[in-house]
Amino acid sequence: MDTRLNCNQKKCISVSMMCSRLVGLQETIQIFEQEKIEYLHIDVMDGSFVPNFGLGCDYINRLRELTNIPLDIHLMIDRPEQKLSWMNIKNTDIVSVHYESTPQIQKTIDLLKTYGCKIFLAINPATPIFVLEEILDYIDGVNVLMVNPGFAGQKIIPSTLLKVKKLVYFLNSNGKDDIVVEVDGNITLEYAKQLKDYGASMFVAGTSSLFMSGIDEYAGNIKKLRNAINSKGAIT
Ligand code: S6P
Ligand code: MG
Repeated sequence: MDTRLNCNQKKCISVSMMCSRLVGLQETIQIFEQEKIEYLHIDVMDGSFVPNFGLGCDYINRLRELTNIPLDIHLMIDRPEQKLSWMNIKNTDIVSVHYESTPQIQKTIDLLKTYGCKIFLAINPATPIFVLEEILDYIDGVNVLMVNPGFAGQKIIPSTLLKVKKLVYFLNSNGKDDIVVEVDGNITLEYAKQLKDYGASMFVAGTSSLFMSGIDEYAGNIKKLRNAINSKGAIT
């Protein structure tokens, strides 16, 4: 397994930047660096694939001026294969493309490979895990949407919890336990702990955890989430 993506050995946090206030952004990023946040999660939305607009290419470039934390770019856009060149993708980044966003998913994955980044396939709550069957050899991770994509602050779709458990079983039984399982949407401390027990290893931190309170509590909130995803016992 590539050592750059060690989220299977060590559970990791990807901070949802659409949930971050712009006031005090530099100070916020410094906290993430001190707390050794592994990834910044960038929700790119086009108002077509999802009913919202989100972070874009210029935001990504400006953010890179503030930090070297690698990006976890979640593309919620139609036909991503036509737009990858717009983004300044680095080989240390993760890029998630949605199975539902193009009829050319294999071509998109092939194209992404030329950027040297890690390739995740994102799947919506109602998309079954069997769609992964023919692409397991070409991906580094699966981004499991626990909510219908488009907005922060939503409630989890309960069936997605069991879906993660089934996905981990599916990956293991295909000899693919090195494929990272990321969970995105309404990741509270309780859900994080449950999903960690089910085998998820990458957790998107949004309004349900890190951004629940003000900047003074970000470091403490990160520690609580780390405890939830690493500890075997109860959340403290
Ligand atoms: C949802 C998006 C997510 C959100 C995340 C926010 O469309 O893909 O990455 O940013 O859900 O977290 P929370 O805790 O507010 O759901
Ligand atoms: Mg996301």
